[in-house]
Amino acid sequence: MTAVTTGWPPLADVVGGIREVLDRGGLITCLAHKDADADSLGSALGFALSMRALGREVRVLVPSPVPRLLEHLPGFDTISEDTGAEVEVLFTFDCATIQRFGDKQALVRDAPTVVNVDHHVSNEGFGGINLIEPEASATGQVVYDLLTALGAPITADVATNLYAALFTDTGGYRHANTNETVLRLGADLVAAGADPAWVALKSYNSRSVSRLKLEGIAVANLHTEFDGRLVWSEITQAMLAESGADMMESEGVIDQLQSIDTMKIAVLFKENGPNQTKVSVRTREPYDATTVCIPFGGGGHQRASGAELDESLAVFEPRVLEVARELLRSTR
Ligand SMILES: [Mn+2]
Repeated sequence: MTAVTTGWPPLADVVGGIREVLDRGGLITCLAHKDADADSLGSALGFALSMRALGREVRVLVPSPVPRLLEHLPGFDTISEDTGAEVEVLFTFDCATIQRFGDKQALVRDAPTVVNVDHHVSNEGFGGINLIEPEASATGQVVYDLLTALGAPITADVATNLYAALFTDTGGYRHANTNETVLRLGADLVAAGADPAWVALKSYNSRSVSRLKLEGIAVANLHTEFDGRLVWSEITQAMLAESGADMMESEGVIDQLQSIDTMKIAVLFKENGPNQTKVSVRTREPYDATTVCIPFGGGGHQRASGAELDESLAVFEPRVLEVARELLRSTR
């Protein structure tokens, strides 16, 4: 990966501020993004467990619905549904925009102190303190750097969460963001107690029958254009009913689409409701996935991006596909 130059202050410049915030004492609230993946939730749980090991009072929150596919992550059972308690210090993980906090957006807006920990180049910088490392392969890596700088403990459970974050955000050490730094950190986390085979099993080989059926239906319904350079499919409510799966279980479908050899742009639409549609985009060189999602208020990374719109699938789908087609027409 080429180094990204941004205006974000380095860890050395913000760690003092973060230490000050922590030294105030009191409850620390850790928040993941909506439809949390293992990077977001693993980062939140990893940070929380490290703080808890220091004797701090910590609460982990996720926007609804709780991502039960991640129930293997240590500390998952401590996730709180209670948003009643006053939020003083709020740490957010792997979230680039306030919109991505779903039903917890107000919490972020109203919290007196927000520490925004992330690796998205598109981060809005909504925190009072922003620790953004766009060159990091995963937010879990940023959390590791932060905990190390704070001298906070990396227990086996912390290591497992951070390892799961790195491992899945690199697609099991397969994506373009797999580099020497992340592999060395992976080894350090294994030394600290993470079990790589167990994390791999839980991350990629623990699917339910309904989930595999749903993948089968979505793959059977895939469309190709531009000699297979554009690959797209959809998850409709009818497909969920047919397979017996829920929308959470559609997470691996985009990986199937991007496994096609000719693929340059892979697009997956998810019909969340009559007027609620989500799109996930994956690309290969030289195409930028955010180019397809930014026109619809979304964003993410160069190779992986997404957007959510209050539109029906029938309305949203052709609009997104036209942007993808135009990208393929213009770059050749
Ligand atoms: Mn991430």
